[in-house]
Formats: sequence, structure tokens, C-alpha cells
Amino acid sequence: MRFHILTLFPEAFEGPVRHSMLGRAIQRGLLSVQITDIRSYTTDAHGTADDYQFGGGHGMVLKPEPIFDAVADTLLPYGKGRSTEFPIVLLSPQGRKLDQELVLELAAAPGLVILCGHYAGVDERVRTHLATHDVSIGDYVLTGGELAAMVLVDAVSRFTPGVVGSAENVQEDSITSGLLQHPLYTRPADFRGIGVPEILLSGHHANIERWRREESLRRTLRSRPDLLARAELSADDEKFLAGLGYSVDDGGIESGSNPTA
Ligand code: 6GU
Repeated sequence: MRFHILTLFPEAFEGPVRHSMLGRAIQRGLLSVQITDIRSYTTDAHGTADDYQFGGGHGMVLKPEPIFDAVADTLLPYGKGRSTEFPIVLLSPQGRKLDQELVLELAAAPGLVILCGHYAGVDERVRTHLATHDVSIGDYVLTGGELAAMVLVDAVSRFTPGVVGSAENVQEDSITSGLLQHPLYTRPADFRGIGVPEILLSGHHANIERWRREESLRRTLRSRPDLLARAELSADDEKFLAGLGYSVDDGGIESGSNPTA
């Protein structure tokens, strides 16, 4: 997977790219991350990348020319222009909210061009005539797209073969499977008088699997009931959830019950 990040703040990526788990994957040749300074594509003596907005108002807007030129240069070695084969992702709070489904879709590409928005925003023509995807990482506003780019690169990289060890199967992980992860425990079995569930020490694998499944269901119902509506549930799962007051048929919780009690 080849990441091409276009930003006004290239130095923001130095730490994360070199030191995170991604640093190792880059050294092993599994990933490449190229950082391009949008300002190097400006044409005036001052390196002006932003300008006042038409119609008036507070906040500067990123100019289209340096961004279009930087993307064209980035795609040149691939012999491609704008196409969904090589996604051009604009990061902005106005985009589609990133989730594991979109991460998987983007991870299928040979590479990504990632545009970090800044200031009040970018000229709309970048969104309509350059970007193939417009992505937000959540319902809050960041000062710029750089942290969002790091989130996207990290999440997509996990699906690049070899980046995540086989011990951590990305297909089975929480969210991809549709449920939140079950609780995890390690030694000591008694920590300051706080024990671990007896069943995990029993060596009975079938019972342990069932317990883990039920804890995943319990947790998902408590924290993210919206995920349950889309999860693949067995008859046993539905029975367990019914015992917690969740009815699959209603697509929700029966009135008068308290699933967290
Ligand atoms: Cl992608 N950019 C900014 N500036 N803020 C955000 C965001 C992106 N996603 C959530 N908040």
C-alpha cells in the first residue's frame, strides 16, 4: 500500500511515520508513505496556499491550483489521472464518516492520495473535481486534516498483508466482526484481590468461546446497540440477548427493560 499525503504541515508526520508500528512496516517494505508539502506547489514568492473567500466571511480557504498540481504530480508515476482505482481522499469534517467498511474499501486500492484540509476549508472545486472520496473521522472538528490522515493510514495499513501479525487476525477483530471485543485478562489470576472469570481458567474451550461471545453481545448492547442491528446473530445469540431485554424482532430494546442492569 502506497500512501501519498498532501499537507501544509509535513513535519506533523515525522514522529508517527518513523516511530509507530507503521515505521516497522515501512522498513520491511510493506508500506510506503510519501509526504508532499502543498506549499511547494505554490507559484508566488510568498508561497501563498490560501486566500480570502468569495462572498466574504471569516477564515481563509485553500486555493485549488497547488492542490490540483500536487495531485497530478503524485499520480504521474502511476500513469493515471483521477479514477476510483487510485482514490483521492479529501479529509474534511463535511465528509462521509469513516467506518471499518470504508477502511476495507480503501484498503483494496494499490495506494491512496490523501489531502489534508486546513483553515476554514478547501476550495469546493477540490471536492467536486479532484477528490474521489470525502471523508471525516467523526463528529467533532479538528484544526486540520493531519491527525485524521494518521488515523486513516493506521486503519488502512492493518489490512495490508504482513503489517499486523497473524496472531491478531484482522478479519476476526472487533468491529469487522460486527461486535465489540470480549474482555481480556492475563496473569496474575489474582491482582490486588481482583480475580478473573473462573471459566477462563477452566480449560474448557467450547464454554470459553460461548462466554466470550456472550460478553461481546453484552458489551455491544450496552455501548453500541446500533451495531447489533447489523450483526450476524445465531439463534443462541438471540436467546442470550432476549434474556437481556433485547428483542431482535423489534430491532431494539423492549420497553421497560434495562439492558445494563
Ligand atoms: Cl477529516 N478534518 C477536520 N479538520 N476535522 C475533522 C475531521 C477531518 N474529521 C473529523 N473532524
